[in-house]
Amino acid sequence: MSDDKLNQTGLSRRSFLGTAAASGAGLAGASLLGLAGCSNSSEGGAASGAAGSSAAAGHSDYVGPGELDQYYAFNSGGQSGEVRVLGVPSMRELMRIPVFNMDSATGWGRTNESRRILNAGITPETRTFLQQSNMPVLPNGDLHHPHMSFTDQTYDGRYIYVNDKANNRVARIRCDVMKTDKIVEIPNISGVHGLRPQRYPKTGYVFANGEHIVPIPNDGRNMTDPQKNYWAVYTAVDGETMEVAWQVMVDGNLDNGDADYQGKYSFATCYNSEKGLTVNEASANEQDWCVVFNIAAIEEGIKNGDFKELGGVKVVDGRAEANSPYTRYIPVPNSPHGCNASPDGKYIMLNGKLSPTVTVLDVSRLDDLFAGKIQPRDVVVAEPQLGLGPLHTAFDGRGFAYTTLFIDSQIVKWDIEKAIKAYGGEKVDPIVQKLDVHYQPGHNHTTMGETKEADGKWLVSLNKFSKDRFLNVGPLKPENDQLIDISGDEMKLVHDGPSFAEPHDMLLVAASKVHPKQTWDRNDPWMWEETLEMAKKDGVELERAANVIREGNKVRVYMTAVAPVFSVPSFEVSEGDEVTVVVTNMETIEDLTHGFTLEGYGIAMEIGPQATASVTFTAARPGVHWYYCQWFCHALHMEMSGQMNVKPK
Ligand code: K7E
Ligand code: CUA
Repeated sequence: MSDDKLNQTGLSRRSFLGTAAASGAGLAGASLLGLAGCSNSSEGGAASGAAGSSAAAGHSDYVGPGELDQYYAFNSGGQSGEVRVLGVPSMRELMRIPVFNMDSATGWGRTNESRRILNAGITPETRTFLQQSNMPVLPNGDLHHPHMSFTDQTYDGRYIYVNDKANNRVARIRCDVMKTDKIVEIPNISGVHGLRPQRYPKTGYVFANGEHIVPIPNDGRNMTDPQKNYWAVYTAVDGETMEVAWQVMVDGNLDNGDADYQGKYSFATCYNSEKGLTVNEASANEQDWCVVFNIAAIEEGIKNGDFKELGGVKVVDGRAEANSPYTRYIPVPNSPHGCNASPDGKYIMLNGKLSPTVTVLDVSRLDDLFAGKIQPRDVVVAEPQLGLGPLHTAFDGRGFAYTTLFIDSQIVKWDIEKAIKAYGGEKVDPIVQKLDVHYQPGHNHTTMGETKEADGKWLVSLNKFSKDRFLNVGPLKPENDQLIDISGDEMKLVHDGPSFAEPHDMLLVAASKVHPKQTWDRNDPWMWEETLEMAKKDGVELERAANVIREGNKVRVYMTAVAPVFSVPSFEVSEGDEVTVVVTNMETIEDLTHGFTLEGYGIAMEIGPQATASVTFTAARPGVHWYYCQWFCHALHMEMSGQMNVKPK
């Protein structure tokens, strides 16, 4: 049977091979392939999983040519500084979104538009630092945690927020165009690690953990005595304006965080309550803690003026010894890491890392904790021993939790209610299954698992080491993002996915939640707004431009790109001129991207259909320099070019 025929039967090849399909066409095909006796029921047959969806129609990781995935995965790029978009279950990489990195293909970090976005939200200190270091933008980032904006406890498809641990930033990606639109640098901190948006009523705040303790202000004074002078700071960024709303000063390095489902509290784990500066100091105590933030109390405190203005931000005092209405410190075993809210809105899981346990907090007890009616440990309702090195927990919406065991190289599936019963003294074992993964998992993530719509279909384990799983590519090996089917009673490993440095966290969103545009909208020029202003001053209409405008030693070249021509086929400047090239792509159909690469000048930019992009440089090299379109767009794509002639001084 040909693949065409297979497609006509509505069976994907993979599910076909794994099934004795009940349909006539399927049976005929199966006997042709010698598989008639295969009894693993699937399409149209009785589903075997107790949950009903286990082997239900189409629950295969195979996505045939031309077929679409059911989920978007937004994968962090770690120290690559970008976000990658994958399709799940195929694990095909669909796109990369540059955020904190420089990008050769799109010109992110090089174009005027991207530099404005990268630099708009930086502090005056960083602006001075960039000038003194002769850097137009910060060239790197360390992006761990992509999270989507919420409305009413589930993803709303508007934005993705991400952290930069390397340079203290929080950025936002617009999901309709899949581009970074705002970046803010957080003052008073050293490293943004954990990052989570508010779930209810909507985002709302984006909570960002300042990780390392530092003196505040961190300007060279007070560099001694960390116990007395060093603090960590927790930040709420306004997810709409992308400005810092407020901060809370706390004790000890903050690690990961989450928000509740009620819009009242948020959480951060702390692995260094010791306030140590070395590994030994930081892991000395048997216990660290989770800091709970009372959002309404903090807003109230700010309103009543109970804050200090530091680095231009209102900062309230939430330190342990301050005994403030803003925070509570819940002791948990040594050096907790991940922090995950269960999709029923009831529990917060604190993953033990150096302890083999996960500590379960009951969110409904927090009002009493803040009211002083109960002690911090009274909020704990379970603390199951799961294995070595628990780092992060994900959920299936059916009452099970899935925790990564870094040291054991396993995912452990466990029953939350049984863990609570066991903590209460009943003789029950919450552990359901342990599955080997390859190797040393950090985060794991389930489809829609951070929302009230957790659907328990797929889990991705983001493993830090791949070792022998792929062809050897030298001393630097890929990570391994493994796809696991969790729809049945047992977890099943179905796919190995190599990835470059270094996914920490992944967001798995039902495809129906995200609605990207096919082309840019000329009436929505947020990205090229200032370029549009400049053109207006020059009397140029970007959509019909073919202009070279000179003003002293400044030259502005405006052109359109329509396959296969640039509207300005050549232009001349003098050595030393400051040249700005503005290109507008006037294609109206989807997938017709053009580019502008200027040979010998370190310049390339992407111009999507209906977009404008620009770049400014000094014409420092005399001679003939060709520019060309670097996006293959037309049979005459090679001919889509022109020349910049630079006259020597
Ligand atoms: Cu566990 Cu930065 Cu989310 Cu990595 S963090 S694993
Ligand atoms: Cu335009 Cu290639």
